[in-house]
Amino acid sequence: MDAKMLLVDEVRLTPILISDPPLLNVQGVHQPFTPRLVVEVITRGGVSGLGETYGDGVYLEIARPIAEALPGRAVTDVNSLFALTASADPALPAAEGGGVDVDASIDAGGLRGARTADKLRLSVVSAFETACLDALGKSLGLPVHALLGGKVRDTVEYSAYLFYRWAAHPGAGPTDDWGAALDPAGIVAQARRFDRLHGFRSFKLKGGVFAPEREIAAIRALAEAFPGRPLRLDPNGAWSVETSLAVARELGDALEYLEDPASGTGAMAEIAARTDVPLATNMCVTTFEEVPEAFAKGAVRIVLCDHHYWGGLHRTRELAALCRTYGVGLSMHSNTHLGISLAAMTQVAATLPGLDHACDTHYPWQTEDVVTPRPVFRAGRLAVSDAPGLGIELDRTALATLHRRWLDDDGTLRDRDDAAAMRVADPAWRTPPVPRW
Ligand code: GKR
Ligand code: MG
Repeated sequence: MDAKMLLVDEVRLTPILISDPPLLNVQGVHQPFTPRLVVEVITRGGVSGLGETYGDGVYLEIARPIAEALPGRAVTDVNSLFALTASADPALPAAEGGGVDVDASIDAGGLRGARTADKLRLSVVSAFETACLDALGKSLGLPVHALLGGKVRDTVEYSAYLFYRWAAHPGAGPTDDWGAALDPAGIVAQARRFDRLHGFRSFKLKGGVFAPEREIAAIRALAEAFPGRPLRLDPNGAWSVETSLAVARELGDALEYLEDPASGTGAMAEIAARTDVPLATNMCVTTFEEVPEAFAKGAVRIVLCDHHYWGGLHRTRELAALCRTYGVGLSMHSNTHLGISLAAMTQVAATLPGLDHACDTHYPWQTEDVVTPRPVFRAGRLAVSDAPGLGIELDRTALATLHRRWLDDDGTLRDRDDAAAMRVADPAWRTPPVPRW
């Protein structure tokens, strides 16, 4: 192939709003619609590659200069993408009520640890990297996993992501037929439906919503309903060291791992030193800079990778290599996402030898998508596509509809804000400082 065909001719950025159910977490509740950004990179050979990432305004600002700088560069040149973000100077959030405190340093809504300018840049770079690899794979007739060195498995296992939730958003919003889940019976019913629909074997409960006793009861109910199945609980750092240890004592026999029981490497290390329950994180190890201290202190036994904020599929593999080197396990984190991200997650997961836990995905909660046909989980697994690129097709009609929703929004939903969404139901709500319990 003529290398000129691999030069980028055009880049399209399409911000969209996708419907999201009223899922509860420590910061509040998901908004009725959440922003995502779809990146399309079109080569001179006329091949289009797809990427997806967070769509809040701050990510869009970083994406624009990359999109402008990319034409004329080769889709093979993914290592230079980060340098293209140099001119973007993303604004970091202030705490509610002003000032900077621990709440402000935690990613608002996304709950994926400290929010830094570089992490925001990497989250945007990841979508361009994915789009370039998709375009390269399609141009060469190779799946993305082949560009990453080849798959080591034919299917990738995902876990059911259980949430406390309301039946409907307060005020207007999209509806679904899942109903409320606010107690152990509701959580077990949700798990049964996930099991029936998608065959998931392992279950993760998003905690930090209710007092720990209530969440312990939910895990106990799950253990009874699904004996021997891997169970995880993730309160997003909402507990103190002592509370985390008390929960670990109560649930030690039932948990595959306890995810981010407390906030910060120091607290996690203290808990790890005093319990045998494996601790996992997608909050205290979220950048390469955070690795040395956390690994040296033995703060976590499992790191949840995420190609979005780790900066792409190649960097996810670098993280995996580090984890292997230090004997730390690997799982995969998820946030609200569509089928482009799911395809990228599956392609990179297929190449990670040390991925020994089922990956998280919010995808089954999403009723809308921009890819067609929608991926189907069988026995909780997705088959790894061997089709060129990511192996997905863009549904342009769906993309246009979701973009139209973004254009029509008055600006209030263009940034994910779970605390603001909670205030619709409870005007006095403020994201609770951690530790909450
Ligand atoms: O979607 O509410 C949510 C989750 O809490 C998400 O924001 C987290 O980033 O799922 C994530 C996690 O594992 O912490
Ligand atoms: Mg987590």
